[in-house]
Amino acid sequence: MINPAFLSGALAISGPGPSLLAVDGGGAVQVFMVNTAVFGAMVDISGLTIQNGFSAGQGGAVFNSNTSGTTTFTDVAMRNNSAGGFGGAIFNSSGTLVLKGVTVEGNSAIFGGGIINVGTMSLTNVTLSDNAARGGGAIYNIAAMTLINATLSGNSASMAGFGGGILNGGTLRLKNTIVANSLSGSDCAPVAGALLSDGYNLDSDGSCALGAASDLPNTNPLLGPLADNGGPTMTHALMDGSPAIDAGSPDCPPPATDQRGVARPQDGNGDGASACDIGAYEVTVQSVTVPIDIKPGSFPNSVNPRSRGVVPVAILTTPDFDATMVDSVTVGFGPSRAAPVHVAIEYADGDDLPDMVLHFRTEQTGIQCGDTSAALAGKTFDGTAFEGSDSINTAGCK
Ligand SMILES: [Ca+2]
Ligand SMILES: [Ca+2]
Ligand SMILES: [Ca+2]
Ligand SMILES: [Ca+2]
Repeated sequence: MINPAFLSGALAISGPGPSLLAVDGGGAVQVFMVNTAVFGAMVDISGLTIQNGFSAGQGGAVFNSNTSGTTTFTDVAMRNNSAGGFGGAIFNSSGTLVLKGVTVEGNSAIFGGGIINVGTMSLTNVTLSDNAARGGGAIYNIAAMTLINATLSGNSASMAGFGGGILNGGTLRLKNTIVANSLSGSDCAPVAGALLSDGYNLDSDGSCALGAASDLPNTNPLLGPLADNGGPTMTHALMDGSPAIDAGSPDCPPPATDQRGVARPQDGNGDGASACDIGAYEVTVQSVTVPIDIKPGSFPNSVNPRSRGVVPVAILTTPDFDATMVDSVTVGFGPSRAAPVHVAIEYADGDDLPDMVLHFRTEQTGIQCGDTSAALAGKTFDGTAFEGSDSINTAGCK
């Protein structure tokens, strides 16, 4: 490529996928320049990699000046781009720039190693990793920017306190976002303007001034390395026990998927309740389905939701699942995930395999009049998540 692609009107470029098509600047040219003042111009670019772009000025991969329109990148990787000025990958000069399912990796500039924004930007399910600058290793925001379910990790700023992850001089809103593991320069540098938490964010060094009760400041997110974890772009997985698992906002979805396309929300911590994870990656847990018998040995399983008594539930051992290995403190039953008040190993179904019978206070189960089934979920001592459900017939409801 010897000249940048010069995009000056409404346009859509749809590639076959970032692993199949790379637009390469050869370390010599800026790759995409969007320069239009057409009212409402929509520029949509998807399914490709933009790499090795270079600008002696701003925006090694992308220079966006879409004055009154919207430029959107979807399922795109931007890596190893650099700028002699600002914005190693992206310089958003004006207009609205939207990133969805984008990984910005290994870019560098003087300021804004990954991105500099002086317009309006919104990032959802985006990963920024291993970008470097003097300040704002991943992001330098001067205007208006929103991050939702983004993961920033391993970025660096060579100037102390200038934001290895984020240098903010504008209005920057964070939600369900991880800013962590900055190699130098701190995770955030709220030098001016407003760095605003909309809750459910995590930083690893406490520098992002996260003030919402749902935020997790100064917390290690237990991220895996940037890797192909499925989906079109590389991501940082959440390792076992990550505090980001199921710690996202209750109004998620949206987004309906993670960066890979995996459906949100999932019950990543195996407590029986699904919730979105913080960051761009949603942990999936393969839950084993096991047979349970509500009121063992009797049918129909009549439950009076107003009862002050207990309801027994058997988890049945099968050739594939040993119910005696269930860690009963992890078990929850019914919509409210009641904890058991009594646990015993018994032979509940007439075979010679021992089963686990747990008793739950009916009023704690959350079972409502008219419910026709109730579910139980938990984990075994070796960490296998399981769930089971049985029919019920509510009584005493008139
Ligand atoms: Ca989850
Ligand atoms: Ca959960
Ligand atoms: Ca029964
Ligand atoms: Ca049995």
